[in-house]
Amino acid sequence: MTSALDRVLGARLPGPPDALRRGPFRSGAFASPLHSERRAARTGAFLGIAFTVCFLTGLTSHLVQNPPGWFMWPASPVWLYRVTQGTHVATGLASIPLLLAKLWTVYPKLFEWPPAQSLARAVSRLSILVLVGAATMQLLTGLINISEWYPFGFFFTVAHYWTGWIAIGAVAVHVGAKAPEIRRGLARRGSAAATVGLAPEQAAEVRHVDAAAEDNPVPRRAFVAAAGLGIAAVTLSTVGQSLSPLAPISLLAPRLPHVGPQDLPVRQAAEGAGVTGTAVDPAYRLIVEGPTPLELTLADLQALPQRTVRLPITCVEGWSASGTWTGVVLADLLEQAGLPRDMPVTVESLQTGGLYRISTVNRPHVSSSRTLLALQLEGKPLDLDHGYPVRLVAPNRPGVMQTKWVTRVAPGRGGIGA
Ligand SMILES: Nc1nc2c(c(=O)[nH]1)N[C@H]1C(S)=C(S)[C@@H](COP(=O)(O)O)O[C@H]1N2
Ligand SMILES: [Mo]
Repeated sequence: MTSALDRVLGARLPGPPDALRRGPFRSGAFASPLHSERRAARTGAFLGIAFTVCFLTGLTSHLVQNPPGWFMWPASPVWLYRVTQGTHVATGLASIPLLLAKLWTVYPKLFEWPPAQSLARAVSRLSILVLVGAATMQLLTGLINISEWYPFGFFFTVAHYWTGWIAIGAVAVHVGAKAPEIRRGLARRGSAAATVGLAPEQAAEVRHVDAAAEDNPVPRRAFVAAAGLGIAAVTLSTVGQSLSPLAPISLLAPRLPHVGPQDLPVRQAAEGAGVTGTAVDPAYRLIVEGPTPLELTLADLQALPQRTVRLPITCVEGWSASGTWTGVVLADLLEQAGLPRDMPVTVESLQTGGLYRISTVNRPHVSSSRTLLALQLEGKPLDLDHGYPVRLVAPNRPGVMQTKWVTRVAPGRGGIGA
């Protein structure tokens, strides 16, 4: 069956019509030694590493925000999510120039004739179509997302998540299908492994190209320098959004760590959330449901024992920044309301709409003495845009789950993190 198909696809296919033997289809159209198995495999290895790290850190972020029963995300170290999400966005951004470099090494293959010489080749070429499509989609939607432009509403997280699986699956198929080429491409130049599995005349050709490349390393160095510069430029102009020492050179970062009210960026302002009236209303109360329900004014909250902690806000969009927060330990309030100190609760905002008005605080976080209903930032009452009068701040937690303008705490699960 396979061999019959292979014959149809390969041997029986006539050569390209003369009309097609022009431009990129003429033989020898791509003379650069950089369109080589070696360059493709080496660039691919870097891209494969970047994709895998990006996928795993993205999966982590998804699990933290949609935790299945078996998944436990710790409350410490407090900086862990900051590192995983910063790495997710940084590897995703670095993958853009890397993917372009990789496509450049292999694009002459698009003009190969016949288009597929075997069933395995046909499947492999189709998988590349899926791979390039999914990778492009991930890098573009990710880029649009960190620029805080959501032309497709809530669809983003779902699409980005599922396309991530398609992309990593296509990477696995691609690596499997290309295993011999990859092994040869990564083998040391001139080594026996560099010609393994090749027909004698192909092996001779590889040795010839290897020798030529040794004679003239200039194109390879130019390629590596160009790709490296592209990656460095993208990384250095954005990574300061989570690595504050590099903030001054982060020309392309949408947010910078110390820019905003109280030296902290704002993701969703009070105006946009529609809380400018309710947040400053003297009728404001914090309700804590439980066997002994609490109904507290801001003055009541200020009169309770306070704790000060230094914790970052880490937006899923890639920026992060530390703040010094002062407020009431959440577990203390639960205890006062007659609830266990490790009871999972929902924290609800004054905001009436939007996706982030409710979040769940699960066990490791609810019982952490660093999880606060914060009243102050840097020793001053919270800015309205940072969640005045009360916001949730918990260690090692995505920004979307650090609910602002909190008005109700209740046992149970709901919203983000449920
Ligand atoms: N009620 C409410 N809380 C919210 C949000 C929101 O839209 N509504 N945005 C969240 C997001 S995405 C982030 S990153 C943090 C940012 O906090 P900051 O604006 O004080 O820096 O707030 C979170 N809390
Ligand atoms: Mo965010």
